[in-house]
Amino acid sequence: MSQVPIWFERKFEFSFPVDLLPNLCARLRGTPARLEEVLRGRPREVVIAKAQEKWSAQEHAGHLLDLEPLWLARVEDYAVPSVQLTVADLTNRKTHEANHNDRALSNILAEFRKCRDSLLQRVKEMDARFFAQPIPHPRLKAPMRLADHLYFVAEHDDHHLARIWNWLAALSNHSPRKVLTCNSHKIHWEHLVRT
Ligand code: NI
Repeated sequence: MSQVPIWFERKFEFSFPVDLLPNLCARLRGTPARLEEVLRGRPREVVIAKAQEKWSAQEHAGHLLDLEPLWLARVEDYAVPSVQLTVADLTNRKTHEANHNDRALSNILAEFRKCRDSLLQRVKEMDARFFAQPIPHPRLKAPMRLADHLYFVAEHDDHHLARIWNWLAALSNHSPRKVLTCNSHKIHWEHLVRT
């Protein structure tokens, strides 16, 4: 399976058609369901399995939850309006320190669904004139309209969903012997034998 591109190396063209906003909101509203579909019903050992320092599937889900306050803060930036969008922590410290693997997956999924509902509710309440007003993104330096910000969030959702799919596929495709010898996917097979 092909590699998921590195997020920080992604180039964006911010030209999202504002009249396609309802479609974009439908995509954002669907992320909790897609996340639940890929993770629910899998053995806990699989969901929390890590390859070296890489995140487990559950940690990717926790990361999506961790970023919801940032996405909401950036939506609020349009209402102020701010001179620059709220800065992200590029080290993802919140996710690295959250110990998402120690949590119940159902709590992470429920919280993510709740936060995403709140985000979309806030967008629904926004005055239409905010959707076309650009504010510079702190890392990309590019001016982004609210529509572009929401497109960016949807792309970030898909990035982590793709990472989860690829990792879970790698786990299920590897025989125990291969798992133990494959450097890029080194995990402890004894935690996976019940899958
Ligand atoms: Ni991310």
